Amino acid sequence: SIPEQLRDTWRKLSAAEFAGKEDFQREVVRHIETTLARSLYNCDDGAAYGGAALAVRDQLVIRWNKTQQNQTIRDQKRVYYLSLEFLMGRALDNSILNLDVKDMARDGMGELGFRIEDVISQEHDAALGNGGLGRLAACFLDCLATLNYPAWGYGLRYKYGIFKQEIVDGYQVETPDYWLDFNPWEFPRHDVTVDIMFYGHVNQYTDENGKVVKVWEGGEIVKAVAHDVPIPGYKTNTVNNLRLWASQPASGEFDFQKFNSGDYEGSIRDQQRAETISAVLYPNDNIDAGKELRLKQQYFWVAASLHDIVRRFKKTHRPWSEFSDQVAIQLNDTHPTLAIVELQRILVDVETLHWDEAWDIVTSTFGYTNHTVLPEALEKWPVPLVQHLLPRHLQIIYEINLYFLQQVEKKFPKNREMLRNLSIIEESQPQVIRMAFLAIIGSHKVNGVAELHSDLIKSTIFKDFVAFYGPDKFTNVTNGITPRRWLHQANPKLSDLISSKLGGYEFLKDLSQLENLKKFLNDKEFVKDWMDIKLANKVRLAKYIKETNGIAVNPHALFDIQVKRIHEYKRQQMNIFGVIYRYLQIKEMSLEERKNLVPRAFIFGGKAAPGYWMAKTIIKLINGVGDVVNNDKDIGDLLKVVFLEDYNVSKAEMIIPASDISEHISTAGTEASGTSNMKFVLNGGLIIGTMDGANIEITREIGEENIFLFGNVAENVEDLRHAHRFGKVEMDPKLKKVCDTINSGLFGDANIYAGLLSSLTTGCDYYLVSDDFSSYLTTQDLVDEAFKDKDGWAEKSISSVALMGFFSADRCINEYADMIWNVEPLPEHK
Ligand code: NBG
Repeated sequence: SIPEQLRDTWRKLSAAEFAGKEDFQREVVRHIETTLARSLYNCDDGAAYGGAALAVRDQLVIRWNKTQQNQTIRDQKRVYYLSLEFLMGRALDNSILNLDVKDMARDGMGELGFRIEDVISQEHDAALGNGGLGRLAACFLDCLATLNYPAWGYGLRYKYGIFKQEIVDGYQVETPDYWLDFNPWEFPRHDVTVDIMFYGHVNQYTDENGKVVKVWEGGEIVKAVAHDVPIPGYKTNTVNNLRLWASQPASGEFDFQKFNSGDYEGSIRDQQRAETISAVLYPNDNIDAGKELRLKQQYFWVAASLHDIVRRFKKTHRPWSEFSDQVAIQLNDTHPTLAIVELQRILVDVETLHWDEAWDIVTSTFGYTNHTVLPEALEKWPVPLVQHLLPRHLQIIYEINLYFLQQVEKKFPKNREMLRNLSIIEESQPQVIRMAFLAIIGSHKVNGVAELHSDLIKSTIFKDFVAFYGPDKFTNVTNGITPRRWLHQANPKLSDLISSKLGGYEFLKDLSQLENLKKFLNDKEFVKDWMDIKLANKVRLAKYIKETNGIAVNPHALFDIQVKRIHEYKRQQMNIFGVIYRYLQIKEMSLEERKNLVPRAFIFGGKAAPGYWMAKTIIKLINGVGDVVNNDKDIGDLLKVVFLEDYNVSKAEMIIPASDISEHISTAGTEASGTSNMKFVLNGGLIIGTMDGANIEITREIGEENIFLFGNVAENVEDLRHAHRFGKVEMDPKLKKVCDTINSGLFGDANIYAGLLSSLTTGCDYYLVSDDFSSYLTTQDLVDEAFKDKDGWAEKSISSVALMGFFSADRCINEYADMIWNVEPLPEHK
C-alpha cells in the first residue's frame, strides 16, 4: 500500500462520485469517447449503453471499495453464500435504481439523444442460472447489500450461461449464450488466483513427532482466477462483492515443451482442457446429470472459495477456534457440499489441527439449504469417480462417515437398518455418495424453503436424521423475492402509484407497509389508476407478442400466464390439456353462448433441459395447439395460445406485471417453494394453484378469497400414486376427450405426443394429472366468473398486494442471519 506520508496527496486525487446530471453526462461522454473509442458520429444505443454502464459502474466501484475497506477494518463475522448459480439478469437499470438516480439518468441520457429504456434494453442478461434456485441467490445478494450485511457471494464465471432457446417448427432448439462480449460489470483480478489440484494420489509420511501425515500430491493443477462483480444495495452506500471463478491453465502448464517441439495444437489443447471447467453452466433444473465435468466444477469452485476465505481469516491472526465466529458459509443446495470436506482437509492436513477440533469448526461454520425432494434431483456421486478425481477427499468422507455411524450405533444399538439408512455411502452398484447426507452431517442447521417443504424433508427424505439429531437441527426459511427488482424495477408505474399513497418509497425497504394500501380500497380514482396500470402492462406485452410471435392478442382478454422451467412436475401439460378442452367446448357453443365468454390468452414460456425429452414434447404440444387455435377464424379473440421464446429474467420483468392470472399448478408436494408465484401476486396478478410450496403461505397471508386453489393435497399423493400403480383408475372423461383429440392428429402427427399421453396411462400418471384435471377445469371456470366482476377483481388484486409484505427476501435474509448465521449488519460507511 501507499506510504503514510503520501496518503494525503493520494486522497486529494481520489475518484469522486458524480454530484449531479452534468457530472454524469460528462462521464458518459468521456467513456464513450475514450474507453469505447466512439464519437458522436457513430454512437448508437449500444455505445450509449456502454457509456452509461461505465459511468454508473464508476459510482458503484467507489462505494464498493469503501465497503470492502470498512468490512476489513470492522472485522465482523461475514457471510459467504456459495451458489453454483446466480441468475442476475441486467445490472444497469438495477444499479441506477439502487443508487436512486433514475430520473437523473433518464434526463441526462435524454439530453444526449437517447431514451433510457432503449439504452437499458441493450444489456445482455447475466444468465448464470437455470431457474428459481439461481434467481433466489440473486435476490439474496440484493437483500444482503440493502440490509448492510457483510456478505460475499461465491460462484463460477461460466463463459456460456443458460442456452438461448429458439422455437423452430414448434420445437425447442438450443443455441449457446456467449454473454461476455461486452461485460462492464465484472473485474478480472489476475492477482487473485488459486491453484486447484485434481487426481493425483495420497502419500503417508511420519513427521518428526512420529505423527502420521497424509499428503495429497502429484495431481494436475488448474488455476482459478477471481472475477469480481459489485452488488449494490438499495439506497445504502453498501456495495457487496460477488466473486466468480474462471479456470485457466496453471502457470507453466501451457506446455512449452510441446510448443517448441512443434506440437502447437497439443499445447493449446491443454489450455482448452483447463478452460473447459468453467466454460458452461449445466442446463438442468431439478435434475442431476451426474457428469464428471460437473463434479470438477464443484470442486474447483469450492476449493478456490475456501482458500480465499481461509486466506482472509488468516490475515487477522486469530486462533482457529475463532473461525466460526468470523465465518458463516451457506450451501445453496448440495452443489457446494465438497466445501465441508475441503475445509476439514485444510484444517487437518495443512493446518495440522486435531480431527475433532477441526470437525467442530467445520460443523459450526456451515449451513445447508435443501431446495427439493424430487429423487431425480438429489446429487449422488459414484465412489469410483470421487476416488479418481479427489482421492484424499474420499478418505475424509469415509472417515466422517465412520465417526458419524459410530454415534448412530451408540444411539441406536444394533440397528442395522438405521446404519444403512443414515450412511453417507449408499450400497448400490457402484457405491454412491449421498451429498445431501454429507451436507446435513457437516452443517449445524438444515433448512427447507417453504413450510410444507421443510415439513416434508423432515418426514420423508431426512426422517431418520430427525430421529438421530432431534428436530432442532432442521428449520424453515420461507423463500422471498426482492421488491426492488420485482416491483420497483419491473413495474415502475405501480411502484410510483403505491409510493404516492404511502408517502414515498420506504415500503421498498419495509414491505409490510403495503398493508396501508387497504385504506384505499374504496378510493375510486386509486382503483382506476391501479387497473389502468395493469392494462398498460398488458398492452406492452401484447405489443411484444405481436412483434415476436405475430399473434394479435386482445389486451382486454384475461391474460393467463405460466412461465417457468418446463418440467412434468410443474404440469404445463395439464395447462395445455385444459386449453384443448376449452377449445373443444367453445367449438360446440352457439354464438349466443359465446357472447358470455371471457376471452382468454394463455401465455407460456420456459426452457426445457436439452436432454429432457418429455419436457420438449410439452413445448411442441403447446405450439401445436397454438397453431390450430390461433388460426381458427371461428374462435377469434376468445382463445389465444402463445409460447414466448427464451424466457429469462429481463423478459420476466416485462411478462409478470402483465398477468391477470398465473399458474402454479405443480403436483402437491413437488414444488419446494416457487418464487414467481410471489412475484406475480406482488404485481397485482391473482394466481391459480395447488396446495404446494409457498402457495400455501401466500394463501395464509392474502386470504383464501383471493386465490384460486384446487386439486389434491400432498398428504394424499402417495395413496393416489399407489392406486394408479396397483388399482384401476378410470381416466377422467374430460381428459380422455382431450387425449382422443390429440390422438386424432389435430395438433400434428399423433406419434409425436404418444409418450406424453402414455405417461398418463401405462406410466401410471406419476404427476396425477388425471386426479386434478376436473377440479382444475372447475376452478378455471370460477376464474372466468370472477374476472367478469371488474370491481371484485380489482379488490382482490389490491388487497392481495397489501398483504404480501411477508414475501420480501429481506425478511428471509434476516431470518437466516438470526437463526443460522449469527451475523449482524455493519454500519454503512460514509
Ligand atoms: C428449486 C425449487 C423451487 C424453489 C427454488 C428456490 C431446485 C433444486 N429447487 O421450488 O424447485 O423455489 O429451488 O428455493 O432448483
